[in-house]
Amino acid sequence: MWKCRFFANLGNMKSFDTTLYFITDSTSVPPERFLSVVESACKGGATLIQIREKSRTTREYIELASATHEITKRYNIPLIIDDRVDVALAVDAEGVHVGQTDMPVKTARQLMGADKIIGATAKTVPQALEAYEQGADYLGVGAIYPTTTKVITILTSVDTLKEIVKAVPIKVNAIGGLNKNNIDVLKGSGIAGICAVSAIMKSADPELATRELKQAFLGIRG
Ligand code: TZP
Ligand code: MG
Repeated sequence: MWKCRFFANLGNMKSFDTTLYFITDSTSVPPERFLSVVESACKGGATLIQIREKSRTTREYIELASATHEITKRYNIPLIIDDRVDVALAVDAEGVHVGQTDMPVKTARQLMGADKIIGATAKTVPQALEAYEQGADYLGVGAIYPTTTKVITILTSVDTLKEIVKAVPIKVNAIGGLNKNNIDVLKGSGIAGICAVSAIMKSADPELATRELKQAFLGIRG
């Protein structure tokens, strides 16, 4: 059968919006504040939410993801689980995000099924092409700026980000140290959206922070 790699995954295209992709970090707030920050981000206009937990037990991850999902469902915002397909399946989340050392996209797709959203981290064009060909629906690319959220991260240049956008027909989001005052460098890059952790998570007013960050990005995306 005729097959072109640039269109191999288009049959699975689904509708979701990565414009303002809020990624949580429960370590940066007191436990009693976590869910209220999630709800504030929903109110402020987050279009996609990821729960990202690096040192929870599986039981704790499922409990927190389930409580988070109760909120995101009320606002009709898809919830993505970082790293863990089992947790995503356990809470019937809308998707999973896998990095370069996590389960391969192909395996995640087999386990999650065609209808779930699968995101992947890519720092180079070859990584982006591989993730796309294996069935990723979107890519997170970065870190654009140094970040205090992720312990080990390599910076990705805006030029590489632009090359990745050109190389794959799926949504590409920039990530890493982004805030409303430093995203001008992304102008004209062709990205679908931005991901942010601390700009929202550590804000005293996460609803306003979400709204302002989204506005700033819409201003440069045009
Ligand atoms: N991947 C690359 S940078 C990053 C991840 C998960 C963390 C981004 O966090 P912040 O606080 O928005 O810099
Ligand atoms: Mg990961």
